[in-house]
Amino acid sequence: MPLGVREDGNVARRTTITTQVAIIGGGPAGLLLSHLLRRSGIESVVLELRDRDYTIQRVRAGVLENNAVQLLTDVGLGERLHREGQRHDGIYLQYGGQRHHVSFRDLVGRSIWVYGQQEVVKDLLEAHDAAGTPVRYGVSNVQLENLEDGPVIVRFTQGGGDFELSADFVAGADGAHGVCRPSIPATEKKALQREYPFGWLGILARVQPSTDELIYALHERGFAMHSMRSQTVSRLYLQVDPHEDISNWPDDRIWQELDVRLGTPGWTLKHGEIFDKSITPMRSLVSDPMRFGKLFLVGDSAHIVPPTGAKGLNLALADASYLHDGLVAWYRSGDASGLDEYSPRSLQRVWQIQHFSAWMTKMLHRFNESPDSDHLEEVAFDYQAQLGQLSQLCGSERGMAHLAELYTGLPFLTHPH
Ligand code: RFL
Ligand code: PHB
Repeated sequence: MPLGVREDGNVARRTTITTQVAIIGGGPAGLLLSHLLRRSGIESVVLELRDRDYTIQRVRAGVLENNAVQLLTDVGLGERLHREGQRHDGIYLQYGGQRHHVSFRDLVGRSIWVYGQQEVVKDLLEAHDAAGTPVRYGVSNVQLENLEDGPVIVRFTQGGGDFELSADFVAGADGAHGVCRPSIPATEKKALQREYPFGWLGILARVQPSTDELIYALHERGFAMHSMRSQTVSRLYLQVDPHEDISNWPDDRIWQELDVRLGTPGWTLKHGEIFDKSITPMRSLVSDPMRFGKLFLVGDSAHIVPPTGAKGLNLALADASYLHDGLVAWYRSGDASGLDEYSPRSLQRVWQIQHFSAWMTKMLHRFNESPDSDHLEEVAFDYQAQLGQLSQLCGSERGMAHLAELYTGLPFLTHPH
């Protein structure tokens, strides 16, 4: 039985657990926060809605920034990342059938790593297993109480039993559709958001990547992208209607469309068996503030970015690290300044990254592909202007350095402790 658990003997048989930090959500943000807190001697309990296999198998991000890799390495999570991850020193931008290399190394002296989010989650879980940190899977009906004054009470059910978790603080790391953001009263927050008129159809295919670095392509028929997971697995994306039915996209059609949108003279895209296929609508959201009393929102529960800038996972890891610093200062010396600064300072950084992600998204997608649109002239105008923007960017060292600086990552925030 974990430390602090007591059966209170009520007829309802509610089990009471006590911890320092309750963490809702066992995705990368919640698992990293718990890992960092454990290393600093602070106890936490992670509550996860789904089962363990689901959280490992869920296909998501693939790119880690320079600083995220540094952080994971510093906290003992870099061994497999450095062995199996691939360091990339740049990306390709493609438009008008021409491919241009953007060399991050030359422009800003930094790199990114291609290492699946699933692998980061696996590494975190392995560390949790080794340390015996409790991650509770299959938890439902999570309800937060006493957020303003604390101790926070988190009620939940698991395996048919009712539980009550009492904690000094709660970290809301339960993603875009969790319960923590909605637990902040409507009068105490604003959600600023933007939806895009498209989604990404993403595939994983058993085939050697046809490129050494990621390709982001603007084509007349829409955006396409070539990423990868390993020497034998490719990850590819196509811009599609956000309400598109995946059954309209048999494998042959996907490869045909990728051939067209990614094609350049003298280059061929290798095809292979598609073993994962999904469509994700695209949106941006920021919940302001990221704190309510003892509740701190972390990762996708606080902000969503369109994936074109490869930032969601990196932001989630950065939030976890910054919140950890604030909690350590509070537990070590009663210094609340890090916790007070958590929301305003994180939000400043979040907006910088929101801008970058929206900029990449607007530059690389077609905003109206429909041939029966009422605004065909505007659509044609916008596409030509995007080509103008891309040719200016790729012809300018300063322009490319700006992209490289943001793509490889802004510095993480730190609070001295
Ligand atoms: P997660 O990963 O969604 O984890 C939240 C966890 O909370 C659980 N949960 C609950 N638990 C308890 N009670 C509840 N009521 C709960 N409700 C939910 C969920 O089951 C889940 O386990 O959020 P987190 O930790 O903040 O991590 C964020 C990242 O997952 C996300 O930002 C990235 O995947 C976004 N993203 C990318 N980010 C990058 O940095 N680089 C990329 O290359 C990149 N590519 C992508 C992406 C996201 C994509 N999709 C599918 C949205 C590509 C795609 C296609
Ligand atoms: C991915 O590999 O899944 C990936 C890479 C870069 C992005 C988005 C997704 O911008």
